[in-house]
Amino acid sequence: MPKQLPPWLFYDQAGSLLFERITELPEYYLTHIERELLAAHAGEMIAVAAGAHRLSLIELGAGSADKTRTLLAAALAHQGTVEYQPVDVSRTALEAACRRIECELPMVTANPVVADYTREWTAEDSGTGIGDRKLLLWIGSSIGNFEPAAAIALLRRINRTMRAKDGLLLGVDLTPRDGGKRTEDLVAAYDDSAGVTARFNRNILVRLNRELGADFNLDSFAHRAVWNVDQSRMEMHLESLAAQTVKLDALELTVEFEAGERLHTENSYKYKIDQAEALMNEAGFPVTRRWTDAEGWFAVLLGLKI
Ligand code: AVI
Repeated sequence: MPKQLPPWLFYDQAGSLLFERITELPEYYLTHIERELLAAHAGEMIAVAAGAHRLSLIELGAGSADKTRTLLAAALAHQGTVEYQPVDVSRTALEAACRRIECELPMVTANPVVADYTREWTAEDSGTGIGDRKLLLWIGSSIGNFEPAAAIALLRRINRTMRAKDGLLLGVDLTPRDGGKRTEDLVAAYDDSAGVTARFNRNILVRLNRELGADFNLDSFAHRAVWNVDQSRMEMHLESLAAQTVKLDALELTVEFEAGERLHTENSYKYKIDQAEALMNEAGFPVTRRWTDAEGWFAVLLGLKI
């Protein structure tokens, strides 16, 4: 059985900061292109989602909510004030994001919720007023870190707690294709030249050492980023550079690694645009509009609940 760890382990305080640094790397095109798409089309995204109504925004896994400010500014231009509910497991990230938003956009009322949206949270908890429409934001290609069936199940569960014409705005990283994004571009995004993603990946071991009294030797695990064409996903692994034994005291566990054995830490699924649309349809948010960059590297899709 291949060894694996769940990717939520990445996001302790150090890991969240490393992820923020990843989003600034030249190779990590996902954030740059999505930001450009939002900057160019936020007004249209908000107008289509709102129709003649007031819109409140809910964001899954908001983190620093950096790109969201473009959408919030567009919503303010549309209706003067806006309620915004960022949902995230990290209280510190949410507090910092809300302070910044309320400072820069004082007509936004932020109601942060510290919760794991993959488990207990539903859109009913958002407290939006009667007559308002909700727009659920799941941007940043976060969907890529879920198995496709799990992503559909999660969206269906949330969809059931929303009303007709409430929307989902989804940011999706697209598969490589001839004449566009190459496999090399994808691999570089997950194995950058400055080594930030390698530190992000190894930070999972730092965390296990600290929190579970493990004795992983960081220098004996190498970062590996691999494109799995059959599964249409980028994979991150930590490869043991030697045969070694690791102890995790808090679990009273001893784990043997062979030289070259890999510990699988993350999947990032990439979709063709029509696969992403089919997924949204299945989740109950038929797509009404889509925005992509000219070369088709990344897409933002808007679906409205029927
Ligand atoms: C958060 N998530 C969408 C990122 C991704 O691209 O899968 C996490 C990440 N892993 C390595 N680099 C960034």
